[in-house]
Amino acid sequence: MSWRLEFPEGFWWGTATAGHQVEGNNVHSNWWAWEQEGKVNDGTTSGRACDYYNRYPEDHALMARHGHTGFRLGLEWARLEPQEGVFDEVALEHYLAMLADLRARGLKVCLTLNHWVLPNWFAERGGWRARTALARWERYLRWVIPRVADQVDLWITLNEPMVPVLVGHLIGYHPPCLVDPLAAGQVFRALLRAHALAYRMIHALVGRAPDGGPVQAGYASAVQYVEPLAERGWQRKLETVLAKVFAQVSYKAWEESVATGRVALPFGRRQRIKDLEGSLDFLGLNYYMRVSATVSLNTLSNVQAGQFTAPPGIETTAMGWQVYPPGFFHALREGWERFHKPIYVTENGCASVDEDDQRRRYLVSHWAQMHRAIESGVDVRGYMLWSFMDNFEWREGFEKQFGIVAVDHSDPALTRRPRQSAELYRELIAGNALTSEIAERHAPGVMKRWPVPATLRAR
Ligand code: IFM
Repeated sequence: MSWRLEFPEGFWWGTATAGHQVEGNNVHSNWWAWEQEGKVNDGTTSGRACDYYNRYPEDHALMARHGHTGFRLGLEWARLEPQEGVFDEVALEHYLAMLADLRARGLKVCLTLNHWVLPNWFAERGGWRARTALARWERYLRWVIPRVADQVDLWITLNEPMVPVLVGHLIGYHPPCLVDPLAAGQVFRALLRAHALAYRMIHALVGRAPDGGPVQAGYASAVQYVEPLAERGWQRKLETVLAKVFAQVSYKAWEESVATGRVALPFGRRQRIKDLEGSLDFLGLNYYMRVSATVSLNTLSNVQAGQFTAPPGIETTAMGWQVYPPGFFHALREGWERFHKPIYVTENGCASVDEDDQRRRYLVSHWAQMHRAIESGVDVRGYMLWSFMDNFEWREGFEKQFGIVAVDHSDPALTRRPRQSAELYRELIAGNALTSEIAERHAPGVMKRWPVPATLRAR
C-alpha cells in the first residue's frame, strides 16, 4: 500500500540550535562560569562547542545543499553585553554577518532572543529575580532589536521559559541550582514580564517582516504529552491527578498566563501582567516526548527530569525520553485549540540510542503525526528539527547526540558528517511530502507501528 503525505505549499523546513550549544567560547555567560566548576555530567564544558561562531558559512552551505528553507538560531546576550552596559559592536557585526549569510543562501531566519543563558554579570546581580532585571533586559533589547530587525522572519522572545523556572530554581539541576519554590515563582513572574516586554518592543521597534508582511513574534514552549501510566484502578485515579498537576506546572501555567494576561500560579493572586495577554503572533511549540505519571505504593517520584517510566513496548531515546508520536498530534491540537494562532514547531528531534536508526524512525513517525494535525485543521506553518548537529546538551554535555549532522567533539577539525537522517530530511523537503517509499527505506516498519489515518486509507 503506498501513500503520500503532502505538506502545505511554502512550508518552513529547517533545523534549530541555540547559541551556547553550538557557537563555542561563550565565556562571559553564567553557564560558562558554572561549567568551569565541573558540573557537567560527562566532565566536559561547552568549550569550543561546534565552533559554529566561526564555521557558520560551512554550516549554512550544508543546510542550503540539503534544501532547508529556514534556520533557528539564537543571540547570546553574554557576547553582546559582556559587562553591564557595555555593548560589543564587533560581536553584533559578527551576528549580522551570520544572518546575512543565511539570507543570501535563501534561508529564512528564526531568531531566539534568550535561550536560558545569561551574561554572568546579570546572573551575579540576582538574575531574573533582581529588582532591576527587567530594566536591564529592556536596555539590551532596545540596543539589539533594531539592529537585527531587517534580517529576522520569526522572533522567539524566550525559549522554554519553564526550564529556568523549574530546572534552574525548583529542582536545582541547571544553574543557579536552587531548590526554592519561592524563587521559582519569582522567576516565573519575571519571565512572563520579560516575554511581554520583548514582544511589545519587537512590535514597537520593527516595522515589517523582511517579506513585507507583519512582524511575527512569539515564544517557544516545551510541551509534553502527559498521561497516567496505569490503565485502571486506584492507581489510574491518582495518576490522572498527578498527570494534571505535572502538565499544569510544566507548561500549562505559562500558556494560561499568556492567554489571560494573569499569572496562573496555584494559590496565586492571578496578578495581571502588563502587555502579557495574547502576546503571541504564533505559537512556537517544542515537542519531544510523552510523560507517564506514575504513583506506586511507596513513591511519588518519577516525574523528575530523566526519571520517566515508559510503559512496556515503548522505546526511549538516549535521554531516557519516551518515543510517543501521537503525543505530537495531541500537543499540536491542544496548542491550536488554546490560541487559534499559526503554529511553528520550533523543536522536535531525538538523541538517538544508536547512530541514526532510532532518529530516523522518530522523525518519520513524528512528521506523519504533524501531517495528521494539519489535516485535522491545525495551522502548522513550519518545522525546525532539533538539531542541525551534535551539540552541547547542557548538563548532559556532548554525550547525547541530537544532530542530523554528526560532530565528533574530540576531533580537532570538528568535521561535519551528515548522517542518513540528513539525507532523509533532504528527501522529505525536496518533495514537500513524506511518502511510503521514503518512510520504508529509512525507517522500515515504523508506520505500521504508528499509523496515521491517511496511511491506512491510501492505496
Ligand atoms: O537541547 C535542548 C534545547 O536547548 C531546548 N529544548 C530541548 C533540547 C533537547 O534537550
